Amino acid sequence: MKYILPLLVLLAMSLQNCAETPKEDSPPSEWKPNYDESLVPEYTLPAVLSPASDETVESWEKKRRPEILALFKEHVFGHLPEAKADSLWWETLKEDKEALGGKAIRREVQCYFTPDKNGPSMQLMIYEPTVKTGPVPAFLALNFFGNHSIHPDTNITLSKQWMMNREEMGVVDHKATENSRGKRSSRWPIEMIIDRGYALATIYYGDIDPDFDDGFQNGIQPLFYTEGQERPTDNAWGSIGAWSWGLSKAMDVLQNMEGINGEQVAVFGHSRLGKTSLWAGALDERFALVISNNSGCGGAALSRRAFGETVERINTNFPHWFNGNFKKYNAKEGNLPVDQHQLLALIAPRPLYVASAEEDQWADPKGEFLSALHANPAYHLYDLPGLPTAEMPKVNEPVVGTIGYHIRTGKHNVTDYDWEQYLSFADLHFGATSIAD
Ligand code: GTR
Repeated sequence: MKYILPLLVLLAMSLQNCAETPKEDSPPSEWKPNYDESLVPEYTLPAVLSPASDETVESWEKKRRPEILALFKEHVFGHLPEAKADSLWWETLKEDKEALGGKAIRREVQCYFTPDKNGPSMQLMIYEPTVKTGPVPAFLALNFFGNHSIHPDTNITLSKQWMMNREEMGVVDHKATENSRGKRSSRWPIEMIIDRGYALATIYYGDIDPDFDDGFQNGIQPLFYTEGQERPTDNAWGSIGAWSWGLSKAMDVLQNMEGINGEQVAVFGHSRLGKTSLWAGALDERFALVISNNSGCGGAALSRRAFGETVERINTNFPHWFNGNFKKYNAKEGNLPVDQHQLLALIAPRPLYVASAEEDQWADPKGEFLSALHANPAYHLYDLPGLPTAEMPKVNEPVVGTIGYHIRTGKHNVTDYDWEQYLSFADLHFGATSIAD
């Protein structure tokens, strides 16, 4: 008996090792993903607006929106704990005024969640343009392999946290090595972001909750357990909830930072972290703009289409991401009281960008597009265009309204092309701030 728990942990960790790449070939099972449009089940989506009434902005904000938010908490991502144990404070550990050859100021800010330094904490790294006329807008994003993976600068502190094993990423025995510096820089065009007049703030997601299923013994969840409690209840938060909570804490910090315009912070995330940025954006209305990059199942894609990754598959491979209740909908998507277009509707009236990739069928690009489209009623309430097309655009032809959407050529990834669209979208909604022209 005493070996069962460690074995389960090992099994979860080994599953995790091959995470971050689509799971199509993983665990032996009869199950095969559906990639055939003609086999998508017939479905009816739950309504965004109150079914029986003439929705107004007021009734949406006071009644319908909170109703939908509560359903996502109860059935999908889990409720967040009450504010107990929430004593956020922070200190700047490093500041480099000559980052990127003098173009940027880089800071490492340690954010503590307990009054002393022994509890969990996260390291927020911020790049801010050196030349600016006032506080600048910012992108806030979690990263997969540590802050040091986003740029080769050896002054960036190497993360000491548990990390998913990935040899080509320089992670050995679940620890980052010197080799992992800058290994993810292709996904983070920092110079381009700085040249366009934006700051970039990022956190290693494992600082908040390491991404493996250990029954929620590490990460921030235990901080909130009541006496004798050993794991979250079935309707309480999983890892995505915890990561989103961390983004909100980072927002508390950014709002107190002189060089940053706290009214113009965009939250961005890729894949599981795209699911997270959407949930963070829904929960915390201080995020002025929300970006989902290839977020797929449990993110922007409609669950009822069951195309590519399904609710059952995601709950089986990653039982710790969503809450316990979400598992009731394994292979029963039609019973879900919500679908993901309603998650996107919770972002309204704030600008939202959803991006897909042509070769990322696992994430169901069409389902991501349809979800954005069906979020429109919430935007229309505010007389905003939402997504201004009902037809899925061709590859590399972005459509931009209050909701933006593109499907680009290529794989499940974050590319310069994606960032160029996000920067232009932010320019459009925040007012251009470029210092490079
Ligand atoms: C996959 C998972 C996707 C996506 C991806 C990632 O294995 O099936 O839902 O989140 O991981 O986060 O890279």
